[in-house]
Order: sequence, then structure tokens, then C-alpha cells
Amino acid sequence: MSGANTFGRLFCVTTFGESHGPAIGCVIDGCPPGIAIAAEDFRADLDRRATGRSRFTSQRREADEIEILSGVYRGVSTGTPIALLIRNTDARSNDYADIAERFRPGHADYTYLQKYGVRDPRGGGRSSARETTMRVAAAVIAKRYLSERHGIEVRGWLSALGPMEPTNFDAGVIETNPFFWPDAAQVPELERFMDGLRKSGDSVGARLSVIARNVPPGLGEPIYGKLDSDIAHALMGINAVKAVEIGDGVRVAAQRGSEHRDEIGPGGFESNHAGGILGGISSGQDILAHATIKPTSSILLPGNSVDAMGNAVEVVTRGRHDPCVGIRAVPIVEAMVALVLVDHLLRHRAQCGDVIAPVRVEAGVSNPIMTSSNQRAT
Ligand code: EPS
Repeated sequence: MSGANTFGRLFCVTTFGESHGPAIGCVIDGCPPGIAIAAEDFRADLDRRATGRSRFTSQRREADEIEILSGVYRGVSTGTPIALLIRNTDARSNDYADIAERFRPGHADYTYLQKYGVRDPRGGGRSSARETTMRVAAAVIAKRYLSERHGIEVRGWLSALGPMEPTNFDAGVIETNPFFWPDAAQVPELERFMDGLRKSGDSVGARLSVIARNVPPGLGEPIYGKLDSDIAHALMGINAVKAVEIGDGVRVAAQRGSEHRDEIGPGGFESNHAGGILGGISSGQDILAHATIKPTSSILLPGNSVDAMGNAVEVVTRGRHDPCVGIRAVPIVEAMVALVLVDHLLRHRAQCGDVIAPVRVEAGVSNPIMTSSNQRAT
């Protein structure tokens, strides 16, 4: 059994570090050998997740320079533990002086103290979104393994920002705007919304969606290692996530069986309401998952709370915070799904690598992408 800072069984990632400590890092144990890895390979995904890359996110400016400490020789993984380190370079711990002895309503400040009896208040310590940097870093290696060895691509986008949802879906525009939004025509509206929100001192929630293409059938281990339950565990473990859905998710409550079932024709599956997973095992269709993130609790609007002595206080959180942490979470949801997939591929190979099923159905029609309760785009 692994500890609570470790993720995965065979591709095993342990992260460590706090937001305002000297460094954050991870150890990846179980990475297959022969994967090409260089420090510059981490740049793109770390930048997609980082603060300070647009006016709509926290303005903390971290260099996020990866140091590869072990497990890589002559540019390839050796099969031994890979240790990655990023030194924190822009922590401003004084920002936390006012709230070091009081609990932000809606924040983990209170529960960390209840659990451990002691907490590092600087930047939220271990509870900070800063920790997700190392998940994204570890997943750069996972994604490379998935794409090079299996042709699997994992891509995410923002599928709701506060009250707004995309009205069109164009995968080609997701990386061209700071919101990872699939409808370019709505970007000016999002900018106006976020500018107004920041001025008001408040925050807002969001939903992220993620698709994994070319996943082979057979991944997932019923009963307690189902692929969907492991994806749910992975996504729910991201800071601020309050709900996870697979495929049509909560919308299945209103569906009929005749509508929900994904019929199979000569060309393969004819729809994908299931999100590519049946009975906890991948079907070979696209895997589709969604994570809904709550509004950030570190806001400028005063809220009632207590201090460490139990006295009533008013809390205002100043400093550099995200008005919508979901904007930076697209690479994080991709990372968690990639880590689940690489782990399950290795587990599947170990137990069932020589299984030959008598028939294989094509993935079929392109995936229906949920944009709202009653609207779909492909
Ligand atoms: C965060 C507050 C900000 C963010 C931080 C998450 O940090 P600080 O208060 O130290 O300026 O910048 O996110 C990161 C540093 C990161 O890399 O994601 C918070 O309240 O969770």
C-alpha cells in the first residue's frame, strides 16, 4: 500500500513540497525504460498550468524550471526512480501574515489544523494548487509513453465558466485563448466577465472536460479497480473539485435506456453516452470525463469566521489569488487522466497481456461532446 501522497500502483508518483517551501518535487517509480525525457519537454504543459501567464489568473510568477535529479541517462528513462524538482522562486509569505491565525471560510485552513494540529499557512502550504505542478510534470512523461507507445492522446478544455458554457465546439481554438475555451466567438465575453469578477473581489467555479482518444479496450480492473472509479478518484483529488462525471454523467438520470445505450453497428459504436467505459473497463471508444471546480475561497469580500482562539473575526484574503482556479486546471485534468491510463495500461499488460478477444468493435462515431444539458457538438 502506498501513502496518501502517492498515486498509482505500477506507474507510481509521489509528490512532496509546500507552496512557500524551498521546492516542490516528485518521484516517479515504475516508469518504463527507454522513454525520451529532457528538461525542456516539461515547458509547454507547465506553462499551460502556471500562474501569471494571463491577467485572468494569480500574478505569482514562478519560473517552474524542472531539474531532473535521477532516472534519466543520455536522454532516456532508465527504469529507475525519476526524481523531478522545481525550486519555488516567487513566494511572498508576508501576504499570509493577516490570515495565519484565522481560517478562510471555505478553505482547507480549518480542516488541516483539525487533522494535524499544526499547519503551514504560507500560501496554503501543502493544500495549495502549487502541488499540482508536479502532477502535470509527472504526466508529461506519462503522456509521452501513452502517445509514443500506444497512440493515445489526452486533451482537455474548459466546458463551463461560472454561468457560461460553450455554444460551439472547435478543438482547434482551445489552445489559442487563455481560457482553453472551445468557442472563439465567446472569448471577448469571457474576458469581460473575468475583468468584472476580479474588480468585484469575488471568485467563480468552472467545469473542465477531458477526452482520451485511441485508448484500447480492456483497461480497468473490476470490481475495486474500475477505470471509471480510478478516473473519478484521480479527478476528485484535484484541489477544489466538487463533482466528477463520466460520459453523460448526471444527465443519465433523465435518459431512457433506449437513448443512453450505445448501439453497435457494422461501423462500430454509434454513440458514446457511456464515456468509453462499460462495467469499469474501457470499450475502445473515446474516454470522456468532466470535473467541476468550486469558486476559490481566497477572495477580497469579507466573510465571517473564527481565529485560532475561537474568537469571531472577519476574514479578507488579500494577495495573489485566482478568481477562477478552473482556468489553470485544464493541464491538471489531462495529467490525472494520463496518470490513470498509463497505470492501467501497465496493469493490463501484466495480467492480461496475452489475451486475444475473438472480436473487436471499432470506436465508431466521433465522440459526442457535452456542452450543456441539452446541447451537443462533435
Ligand atoms: C494559491 C495562491 C497563489 C497562487 C498559488 C495558489 O499563491 P501565493 O498566495 O503564494 O501567491 O499563485 O498557485 C501557485 C503558486 C501555482 O503554481 O499554482 C492558492 O491560494 O491556492
